[in-house]
Amino acid sequence: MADPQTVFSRPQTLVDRPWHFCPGCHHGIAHRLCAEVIAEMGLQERTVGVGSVGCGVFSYEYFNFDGIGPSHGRAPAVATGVKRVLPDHLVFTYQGDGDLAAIGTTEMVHTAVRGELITIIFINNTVYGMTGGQMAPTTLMGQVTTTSPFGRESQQAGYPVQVCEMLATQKGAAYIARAALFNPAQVNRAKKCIRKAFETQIQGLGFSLVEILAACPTNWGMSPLEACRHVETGMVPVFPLGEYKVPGGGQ
Ligand SMILES: Cc1ncc(C[n+]2csc(CCOP(=O)(O)OP(=O)(O)O)c2C)c(N)n1
Repeated sequence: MADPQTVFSRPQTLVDRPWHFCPGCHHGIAHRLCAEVIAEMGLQERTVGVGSVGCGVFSYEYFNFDGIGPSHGRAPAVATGVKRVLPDHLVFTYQGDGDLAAIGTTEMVHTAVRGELITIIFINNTVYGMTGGQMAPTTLMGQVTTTSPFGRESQQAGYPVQVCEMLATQKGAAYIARAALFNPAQVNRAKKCIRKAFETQIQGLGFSLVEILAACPTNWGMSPLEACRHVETGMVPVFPLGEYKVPGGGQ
């Protein structure tokens, strides 16, 4: 019988080591959710994680399954190759907004258009976190960053890119959802979305992506709690949560 005191344990898919992430950063929660789902689906020996350049770059230090590190933005192209060679494997990328929606826009869009059987876990924290908080394509209007010291304004920098809305219009995309991690209920919801995305891939139904709205207290100049509130009140109105496309759901 299970120890009644045990309310939580580390999944085998995570290495037993402390995160390098800043206090209040949501990357650690997102890593954990991916690892938990892979463990629960029994896919530890049949998974390849494709990392990215950014604060998620050390994912191979934490995930206890195979991984590969591509150059900046190219994760979906690398994942395409891996999946085509290992079609029985779960192959997913883990990418920030600078990586996915700036330098890697081409790879992201065409991977979805081709309906590649991979999953993208997209961490949207509205800044280039690792390099010091520069403006990203998802930076909110008016948001002050190190490269938009007076706040993002549309004439010079356009508008926040809405990845889920864009990719959900593509035939090759089967499951597209946006989740967040600002409270425990949202964390549970995000985990369900990751599970559905991975199941979509394993069932061969098409391309899948889960966008996760994530806090970056360090670069936002906020406490971890303030940053959670900002995700809920500042980001969610611009990036509404929900399932944008589900298998068999049309488009
Ligand atoms: C080809 C190339 N260009 C630029 C960089 C510098 N660089 C490293 S991380 C990064 C931004 C990452 O931001 P994001 O993808 O949003 O991830 P985060 O760090 O916020 O999680 C950049 C521009 C690089 N490593 N390689």
